[in-house]
Amino acid sequence: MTFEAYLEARRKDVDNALEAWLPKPPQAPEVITEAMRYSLMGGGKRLRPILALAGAEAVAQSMGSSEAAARDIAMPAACALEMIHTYSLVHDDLPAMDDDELRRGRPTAHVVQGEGMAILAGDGLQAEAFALLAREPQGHHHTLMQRKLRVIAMIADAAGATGMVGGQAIDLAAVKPGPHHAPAPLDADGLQSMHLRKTGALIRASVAAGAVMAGASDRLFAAIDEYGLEIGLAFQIVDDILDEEGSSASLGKTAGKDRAAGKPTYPAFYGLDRSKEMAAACHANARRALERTGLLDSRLADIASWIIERKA
Ligand code: GRG
Repeated sequence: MTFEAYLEARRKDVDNALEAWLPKPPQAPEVITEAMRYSLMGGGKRLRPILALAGAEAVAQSMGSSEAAARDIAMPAACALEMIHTYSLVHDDLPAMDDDELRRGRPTAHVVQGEGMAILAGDGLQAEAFALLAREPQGHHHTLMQRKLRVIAMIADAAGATGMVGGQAIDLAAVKPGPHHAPAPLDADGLQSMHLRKTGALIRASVAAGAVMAGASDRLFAAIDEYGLEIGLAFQIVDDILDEEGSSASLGKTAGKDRAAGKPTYPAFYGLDRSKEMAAACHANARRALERTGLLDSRLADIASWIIERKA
């Protein structure tokens, strides 16, 4: 199967599972289920769920077990990660945050549903993600329960104040004055910390969650987690580069906004050429981590290249 066909197949699997696991009336009011669906089912690359599934497949490949079974056991985590990612986009686009009107090539949630409903849709997606992680896959075997608990903690850390919310807070404080403070400009370490938390943490947790659900050994987990750390940072550096070089039509969101808003980005700090070198260095580190565990021929290697070669 070509990599493009693989991505297409996994996207279809993820979309079907998301559709099945989204709350529906009469359990939840239609007004909120439709608001959640608008953002969740409105496109997107599905990078995080695909990483979770590929992380699980890589473990199965290395243990000589069924890749399809590994994907099944990782699918709830994959979908929960997409729900959390989508919630973060909905909240990030709000007027109080990035104030954007275009996302995934469509009007943002608050433009269509109003600010209040968009906030609730994000809240609903986040809560649903953790409900899903706790509920699925069903079963009471202690190994399954241990893996699920480990993944819940891992994803909560990645989504919360130590991860994405913390990174977003650094970002917000760097560009917007608060009631009691002026904007707090970042140095190079601050920029890296912001990127690792804001975007990197959830990407890292995606591949790690898939590996845990599939039963990775400590050695395998360490290599896959290192890969996740490197591609998480690479993803955000590439995103910063695309914000400068891409067009709104090809990105599906407003291009050039970061620079216009005086945001701390890799190109603003290091220039475009150096930023590209830094992304390439992360890619090389990620490949070395895979090589250590004989996973250079896994889909994780293709995904790392996809992230680096992403074009506007
Ligand atoms: C609001 C708590 C809170 C957090 C928001 C990740 C984030 C923190 C905001 C997103 C802002 C942004 C556009 C960051 C750039 C990197 C990024 C996460 C891009 C969107 O991810 P993709 O490219 O999007 O995977 P799709 O639409 O393909 O899923």
